[in-house]
Parts: sequence; C-alpha cells; structure tokens
Amino acid sequence: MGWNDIIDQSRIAAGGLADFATNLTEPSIRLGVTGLSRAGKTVFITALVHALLKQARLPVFEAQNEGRILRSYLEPQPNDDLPRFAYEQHLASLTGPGRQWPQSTRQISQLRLTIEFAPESFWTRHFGNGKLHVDIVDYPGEWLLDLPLMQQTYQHWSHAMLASSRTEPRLGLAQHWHQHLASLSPDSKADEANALQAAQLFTAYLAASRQQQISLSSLPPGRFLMPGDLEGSPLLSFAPLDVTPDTNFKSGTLGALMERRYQSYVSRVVKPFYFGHFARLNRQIVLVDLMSALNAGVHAVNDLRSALVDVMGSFRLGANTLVSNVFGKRIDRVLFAATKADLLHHAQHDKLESILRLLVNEAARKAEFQGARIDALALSAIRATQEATVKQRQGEFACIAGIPEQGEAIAADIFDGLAEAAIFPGDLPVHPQAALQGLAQDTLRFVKFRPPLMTSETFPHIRLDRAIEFLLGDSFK
Ligand SMILES: Nc1nc2c(ncn2[C@@H]2O[C@H](COP(=O)(O)OP(=O)(O)OP(=O)(O)O)[C@@H](O)[C@H]2O)c(=O)[nH]1
Ligand SMILES: [Mg+2]
Repeated sequence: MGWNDIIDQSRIAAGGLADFATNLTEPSIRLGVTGLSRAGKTVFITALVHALLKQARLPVFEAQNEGRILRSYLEPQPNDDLPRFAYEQHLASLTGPGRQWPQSTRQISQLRLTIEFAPESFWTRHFGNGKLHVDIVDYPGEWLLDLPLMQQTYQHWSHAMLASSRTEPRLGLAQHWHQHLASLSPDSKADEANALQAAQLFTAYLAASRQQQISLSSLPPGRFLMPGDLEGSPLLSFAPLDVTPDTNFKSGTLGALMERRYQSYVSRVVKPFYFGHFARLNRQIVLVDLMSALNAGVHAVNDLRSALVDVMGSFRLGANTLVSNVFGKRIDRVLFAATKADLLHHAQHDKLESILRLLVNEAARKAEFQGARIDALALSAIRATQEATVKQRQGEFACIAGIPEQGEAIAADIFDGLAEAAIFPGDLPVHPQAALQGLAQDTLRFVKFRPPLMTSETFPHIRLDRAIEFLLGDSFK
C-alpha cells in the first residue's frame, strides 16, 4: 500500500465518521441507484418515491403490509454539493396531459425521503415511533465502470483498450481512431492538437460502440460518454496510445502528456466520485436493460457480462476499504434488476429473471465477490402495458397491449401515439444459458409505449414491492 492509498483511506474514514455520528441521532440509509444510460434510473426513482409517498399497494413490502408505515415525506437533502433529483418535474411529465417519459438526465443527483414507522416489537415501540431517512442517489453507471482505473496505470489501460478495440465488432468502429493512432509516436514532442484529436476520435469510437444496435456496455472512461459538468474540460483530452504495459515515457513527450492527463482524470474525477459518493452508500440497485442487450445479439450480451463483472469488482473494492473495517460493512445489499419487464408477457418474466440471475452469479464468481447480499429480479417501475390474448388462425398469442409512442413501428405499421395496439413480443428461450449465446434475429419485438393513463392515485408496477422489501425492508424493525 502506497502513501497515496493511506491518505485516501483517511479521507474516506473522515467522511465515514461524519456519517456515523449523524446516524446515531437519526438513522439514514444511502441508496445508490445506477445503471447505464436509458436503463430506467429516473423512472425507477420517481416510481419508488411516488409509491412510498402515496402508500401504493405493495404486498411484498412487509412493514407497509402490516400497517406500520405511518407517513412519508420529502425533506431538504443533507448534502448541499449535490443537485436535487427533480422529482416533481419527472412526475409532472409522466402524469401531465402529454404523458411523457422523463427527460434523460446526465448528472448525479440526490433526494431525501423520510419515513415514519411504528417499530415491530412492543418494547421498541414503547420508546416512540421510528424515523428513517432514505437518501437516494442517482448516478450514471458509466461512472462506476471507471473505478477500476484507480488501480491501473495509463500504460495498462491503453494496452487493454487497444486490445479490445482490435476485435470485432469494435474493430469496424475504431477505423478512424486507429488510423490517427498509427500516425502518433508516443516519443514525439507533446502536441496539444494531436492529443485533442486523439481524444475526439477515441470518444467518437466509444459513442459509436454505445449505439443501440451494438449496445456495448463496458466503455470506460465513463465521463467521455457521460461528461456531466465536465463537457469540454481538458480533463477529458487524452486517449490510449499503442504502448506495452511496461513502457516508460520521457518527459516532454506525447506519452508523458497523455499519462499526466490520465492521472489527473483519476485523481480529480474518479477518486472524488468514489470517496465523496460511492464509498458512502449502504444499499445499491443496479438497473440493467437486459432485453435490449439480448435483442442486440451475442456481442452485446458478452459486453454486458463483462460490464457486470467490472461492476461487481467495484462493489468488492467498496467492501474492503478501511472504512468497512472500522464502521462495519458499507454496501451490504446489492440488487440487480432487469427493467421494463412490462414489455414482455408475465409468462416470460421468470425466464428474464433467470437469465439475469445467471449473469449476476457468474459475475460474482468471476470478481470473487463476497460479502454483501445480492439478489436479482425482473421489474417494471411503471407498467405501461396490460396483457391480452390474441386469437389467430395459427393459434393463441400471449400479447401485451398499450399505446405505442408516435412514430414507433413494427414492420410496415407506424403508430400514431393515440391508438392502442396489442403486440406479441416474442418468447425467451426456456433455458437461460441459451439466451447468453444470443437470440436469433428478431426473436423479440419491442416498441416504446407511452406511460400509462392513471386510473388510480398510484402507478401500476411489476415487482417494485419486492425491490423495496429487499433494499429497505429490514430498516423498520
Ligand atoms: N415500458 C416501460 N418503459 C420504461 C420503464 N422504465 C423506463 N422505461 C423506458 O426507458 C426510458 C429510459 O428511462 P429513464 O428512467 O429515463 O432512464 P435513465 O437510466 O434515467 O436514463 P438516462 O437519464 O438517460 O441515463 C424511458 O424513457 C422509457 O421509455 C418501465 O418500467 N416500463
Ligand atoms: Mg435519468
């Protein structure tokens, strides 16, 4: 362990101490909600908060089922340095006359929900009602994939990025960047224009890989695709060079410049996120758009697999720090959730869940993950569809029905955003292992549905209650 680590660990311990002291007076849970872009974070948090505020029907959430949840309300958040999660705005867009999904978010944000409850046991109840603060932190999963960079040199990282860009399907997308790279010599004089152009071409390569058809998941550095407030910052103007892991750069060279920028990125971007936010979480939900990955084919599934191993590795990192030794384990429960389950008929939900479980177990094994309790489930935070059986000459089809968004299409049918449609989304394979080999083309049919018309005060959902019970249920004893 170097000095750097010791200083970092005392930094984290100081933050942990502050959390520990406040927890003595008012218990709080910091719940991290993450997932790659479009995974469903904003919709999940909005639905979670709404369901708790309105005491929605949540049969599996025991404390509420037992009538022990007295009231829930939003409170000003404790951390002034974090933007507030725009709950009211997201809710308004979902429930307004236009019924639209919330806008994409690009930033970390936080919301404090306070829940008052009657403790379970007679004796504890004697001391009055309990109060729990739940601090929900929404952050891009892309940032999580950066955490391993803290333990990698620039040379190692360059080597690994280049190796992965030389295999298909990435190779085809990396052409422009590779061409420019071939013109660069790490030993040449440091040149700002070259560094900038390399960074731009490298970012374009990452962005192309992220496109839906290819849907590649593990693409650090996270801020390149999800810059947040670092848009245009010099901290993002570096890129890999074609070097071996043991290369040493002479000062004044392009290699040295790139190495320095990489180190600044790690110390000024990755570490502050890790120490300031990530290492202080107690519970974590990782949202995964598994269906899009399955639909995009075997490369996307394999990429998601390796991203999950990396994510698991980050959580292991969290469990082994000094803080966890001093204050008990940090993140002690992690839930992986396949989102948008309402795009499949319920007869497929168990299969979707089995596929996710298989991926998660495999990732845990590969990352030698031990410690926190892990679970996996398929959910829909806001259910936009209902089920319908459609009879045709070929037989009966288990369909989902809802209002597809304007412009969505299946074959030659283009939807107008007003009419309801029943769609047969397809069947997942019976054996989860088979899905990991990639589904045949067009096995699944997805369209984007509009958010549901509210017929009661609360949103319909699928298994949101199971997620709440797993993430928070034990706090209401
Ligand atoms: N049918 C259905 N669609 C969903 C559900 N949750 C999310 N979606 C869809 O997924 C899209 C992305 O959801 P968001 O919650 O905005 O995802 P995010 O992870 O916050 O995305 P970024 O902010 O872009 O990182 C939404 O616009 C919806 O189209 C769900 O439960 N059911
Ligand atoms: Mg969002």
